[in-house]
Amino acid sequence: MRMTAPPEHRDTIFALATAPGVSAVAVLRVSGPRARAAMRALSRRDDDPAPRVATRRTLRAPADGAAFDDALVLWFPAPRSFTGEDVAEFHLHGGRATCRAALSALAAMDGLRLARPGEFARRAFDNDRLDLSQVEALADLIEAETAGQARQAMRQLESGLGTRCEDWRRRLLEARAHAEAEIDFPEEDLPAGLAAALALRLVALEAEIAACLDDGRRGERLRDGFSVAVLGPPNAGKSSIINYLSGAEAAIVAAVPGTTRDVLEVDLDLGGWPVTLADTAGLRALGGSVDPGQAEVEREGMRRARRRADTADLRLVVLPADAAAAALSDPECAPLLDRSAILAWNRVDLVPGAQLPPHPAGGEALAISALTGAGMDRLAAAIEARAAAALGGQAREPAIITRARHREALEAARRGIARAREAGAPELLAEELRAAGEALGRITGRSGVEDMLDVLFSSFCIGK
Ligand SMILES: Nc1nc2c(ncn2[C@@H]2O[C@H](COP(=O)(O)OP(=O)(O)OP(=O)(O)O)[C@@H](O)[C@H]2O)c(=O)[nH]1
Ligand SMILES: [Mg+2]
Repeated sequence: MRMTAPPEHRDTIFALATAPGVSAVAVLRVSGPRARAAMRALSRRDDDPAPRVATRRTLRAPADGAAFDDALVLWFPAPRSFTGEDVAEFHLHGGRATCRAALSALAAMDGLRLARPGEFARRAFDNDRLDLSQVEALADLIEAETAGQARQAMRQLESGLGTRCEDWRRRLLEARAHAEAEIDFPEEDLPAGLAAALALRLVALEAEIAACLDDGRRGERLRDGFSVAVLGPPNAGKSSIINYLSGAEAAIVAAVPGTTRDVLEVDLDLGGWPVTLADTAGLRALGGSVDPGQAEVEREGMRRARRRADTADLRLVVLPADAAAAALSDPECAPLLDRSAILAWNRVDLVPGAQLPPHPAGGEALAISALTGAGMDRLAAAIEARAAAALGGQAREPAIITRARHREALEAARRGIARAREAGAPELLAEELRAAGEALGRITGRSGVEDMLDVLFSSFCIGK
């Protein structure tokens, strides 16, 4: 059950939909039962623009009738609006004085107040214009930094996940009705083969959900980005490579070994895939000649580097081409080179024409120079190919799970259905199906999520 007030008791809310600050155009939205009155008061007219057609209007301060903007007004009568309520949208000139004049005129009107963060989306959800997975998709779309992320958010907004979940939930309800018929009626009164039909339905449902879960976590990874740990001995040129690839002086580069201490992350867009490169501290055995205080900091840096190596989607191991043999036998770095790691021989400009050893585990190896740029295109392409394989995969169907929350709920539903199939008594079976349906409802926000709604909606606002 929703805890929100019924629509007729609701305040009318307003807020700028565009980021604060000076802009050519600023969009101001008003939603609620008094949106029409507000629109008429601001334009000092008692006719409404045609619904959903941009209409030019002079806006005037209701107090003294002074014109403050020549604006476009859009009128979306309920229920065909973003929130499902009456919505008026003003496309103002985005100067500070203009926005302030419009906002203070609205604030002075009865029954109107400034919207809280996420309140428009909350109303869209309450009025069934969006399910929870679509609200999340909208937040993802606004935050998307790469084309791939935006496409995924669009798919979810178009309700890839929500529609599937509602379909599964409906079928679970039907299955439950079957199970309950078995509880309520003696066996001889029921059509023959009912139990067998129910079992078949459950097998199909469980298989569909399992197939959706078996997506290599591509959706979540695309949302979070593909993580690459850049590892290697001090002075190999790790920071230089990151700066080169990001086209920025993000990391400090110096001839002093042990320059990078903490893990520094740089986000890149490689061919539309979001990639996070993590620069790490060079790995080396610390001899007695290193100052004890320095050694302590460096040791912590190396501990963090190794932790990152364990959690990254890809290891890029950078070794100096001008000391190739020594680097390959270095006990600190050599173990990082498993078959999946990319080996980059850097500083090839120092050893022109040298024959470099292959990847010790038979993986991919490249010769590069972060100084001259030689081979850097191939390195970027190699990382992009790995990201594309991990995030896009060979699958024909895009992943529809984009958050751990979705995965947990789907796992719970799948487990519930599996248990239902094992259940002997129809009462038990019905109970498992009820719980599985509830788990699916958590994804669309149609059951058991009251506690998380406030958190979600308050984190969701423009220009936060
Ligand atoms: N000749 C040459 N020098 C390079 C190349 N790449 C980096 N360097 C130089 O090598 C030195 C170390 O580079 P960094 O990028 O700081 O190396 P790092 O691996 O990040 O080192 P730490 O942070 O100390 O672990 C700097 O003086 C760079 O200018 C290269 O391809 N060729
Ligand atoms: Mg460095």
